[in-house]
Order: sequence, then structure tokens, then C-alpha cells
Amino acid sequence: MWPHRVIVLMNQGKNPTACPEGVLMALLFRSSVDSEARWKPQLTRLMPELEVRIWPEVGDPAEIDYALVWRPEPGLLASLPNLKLILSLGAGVDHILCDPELPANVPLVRLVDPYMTDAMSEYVALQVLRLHRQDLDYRAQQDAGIWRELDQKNAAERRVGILGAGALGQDAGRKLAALGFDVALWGRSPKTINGKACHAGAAELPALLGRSEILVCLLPLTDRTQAILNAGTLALLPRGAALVNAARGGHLVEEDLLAALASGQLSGAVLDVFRDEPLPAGHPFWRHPRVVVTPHVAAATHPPTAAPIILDNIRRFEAGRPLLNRVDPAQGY
Ligand code: NDP
Ligand code: OXD
Repeated sequence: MWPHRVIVLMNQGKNPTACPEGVLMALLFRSSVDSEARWKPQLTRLMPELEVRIWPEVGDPAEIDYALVWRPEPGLLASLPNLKLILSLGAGVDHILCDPELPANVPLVRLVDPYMTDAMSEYVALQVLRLHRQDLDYRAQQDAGIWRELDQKNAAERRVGILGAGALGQDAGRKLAALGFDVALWGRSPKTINGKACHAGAAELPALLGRSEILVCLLPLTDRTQAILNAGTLALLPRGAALVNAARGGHLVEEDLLAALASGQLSGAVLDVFRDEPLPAGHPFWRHPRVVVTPHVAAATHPPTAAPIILDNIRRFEAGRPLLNRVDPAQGY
């Protein structure tokens, strides 16, 4: 497809009505992990009037209206003087808010896609069941050729705590409860979900931790949640508890987890996210018998379902209608 602006400029001399002014929009796509091939066809099929430019082929920065990004280079967004809206290629926005030159006056929206929410809940259910049914122990027994039955509780007797009571935490909580688990959620502000009050705020974190035999982290990474999984908080879990972190590597103090596993305070951990990604070769997590590693795949973005949601926000912006899933930079999520 010809770049839209080029078509219009050529048309202007010949047939100025063929492509009216006002429909010209340019979006810059920049992802450090995803490919143009997965996104551009979806976006242009649904919004042909949108010219999709792929970084580093920015062209004239003044022509860029929208930026769809995952971990953009610091300063990239500030270099686009007429940027109207920043759209995150993920549910989290820490990868954008960490840019010290982020333009303060440009709204930012994150991606909330039911397809991703389902994927995250599948991941959480799989890993909670794995820990609940002592799969790490049975794997170790199999490696050693040991046939031994371990004591087993029912899901109703297993208390699961979820840090984060947002789009992902609520859905995972509902699905774990449907499996029978005794689930409690923790968020920033008080709320009642399915008739059950969530634990809220720093004051109620110890109570949530104290009941969580399996702790699932689904928080956004902010100044307040950075390193929230540390020696102090892990010590508040019941002895032998297990951790699932599918949020961000920055939530976890990795050395503190290793120490908690070594002391038996924690019996296992499933980690999808890491301080450094990809997880460096030789990192102790790779070969740790009580740690399961997955490569940040709990809920991957899915262009066929995400593109319409992203474009809906662009249409909303153009029509002056309220944006969906707008981020409050002051709160960090
Ligand atoms: P939401 O914004 O919908 O929910 C965030 C939740 O965290 C809210 O309940 C919020 O509380 C709570 N929260 C925020 N700050 C605090 C705090 N200081 N103390 C207590 N609670 C707090 O986010 P999502 O559920 O959509 O996503 C959560 C995170 O999951 C993303 O930010 C991303 O980092 C991660 N993620 C990981 C993926 C993966 O593949 N591994 C995929 C997708 C997302 P309140 O309800 O009061 O606002
Ligand atoms: C996200 C992620 O934030 O993929 O969407 O981690």
C-alpha cells in the first residue's frame, strides 16, 4: 500500500476531493519485541486512512499523530511534536512511564483485551493448580524414580492471595474461585468484588499475605509496587507458601526469593517476568529445582483482537469522545 500522505499530496494537484483533508493520520509503531508483520496488516485493514510507519522509518516527525509502542527508546515520544495520543502495546505502561522525557501533555492509554485477560487467567490457573497439586515435588520424585503419595488438600482448603484487583486480578480470582480455591484480592482502593471485600492499601497487605498459601502477583509496576515481593513481605506468608509472579520482574527482589527458597519459607515459585529479560544465561533461576521459568508469555498481545481495541481509542480521540483505559501517570497505572 502507498503511504497515505504521499497519495494525498499527489492527489492534491489532480483531484483534491479524492481524499479529503481531516482523514490523514499517521501512526508510528515501535516495539522492541514484536514485529511489524503481525500488526500492520491488522491496523491498515481496519483503518485504511491510517498510515502506519514503522520505526526507525519515522519520516517527518511532525506528521506523527499516534504512537503505538512497547518499550520505546527514551526521548522518541518527545521527538514527535504533534503527537496526540500514546497507545501501549501491552496492559502495563511501566515501559513507557520510565521515559524521563515522556511528554506530560499527551494522554496515554493501555491495552485491555479480553483475549489477553483470558490468557492470563489460563496461565494463573495452570500455575496455581501446579503448585496446589505439588507438581514440583512429583517432578522431583519422577527424576529420582520415587513412587510416593504426598498428602493433598482440596482446592477449597487452599488459600490463594492475588496482589492486584484490576482487570487481570479480578478475572483470575473469579476463575480460581470457580475451581474451588479460597481466594482473596488486594488492591489500592477499597472495593467489593462478587460480594467479597478486597484487602486494600498498605495497612491490609500483611493480612492478605498472612493467609496466602499461594500468592499471585498481578500488580502494575509503579513507585509503590517496585520490589514489593521482598524478604519482609515473603516472611509474612505462611511457611512453605508458593509464589506466582506474572506481573513484572521489578516487583520481585530475586535474591530475597532465592533466600526464602533456601530457608524453606517458600516451597516454590513460578516466574514469567524478570528483572532482566531475557533471563540471562547462568541465572540461578534457570536450574533451580523449585523455580519454574516461562519467558514472559503469560498473556501475549494478540493483534487480531487488540487492533480493533487500539483503533477504537483512536476513533474516540478523533471524535472527542472519552478514551478507554486511560492511564493516570501520577499513579503509574
Ligand atoms: P489494572 O490497572 O486493571 O489493575 C491494577 C490493580 O493493581 C488494581 O487493582 C490496583 O488497585 C492495584 N494496584 C495498583 N497500585 C497498587 C498499590 N500501590 N497497592 C495496592 N494495589 C495497587 O491492571 P491489569 O490487571 O490489567 O494488569 C496488571 C499488570 O499485569 C500490568 O500492569 C502488567 O504489568 C502485568 N501484565 C503481565 C503480562 C504478562 O504476560 N506477564 C500480560 C499483561 C499484563 P485499584 O483497583 O485500587 O486501582
Ligand atoms: C503487558 C505484558 O503488559 O505483555 O501486556 O506484559
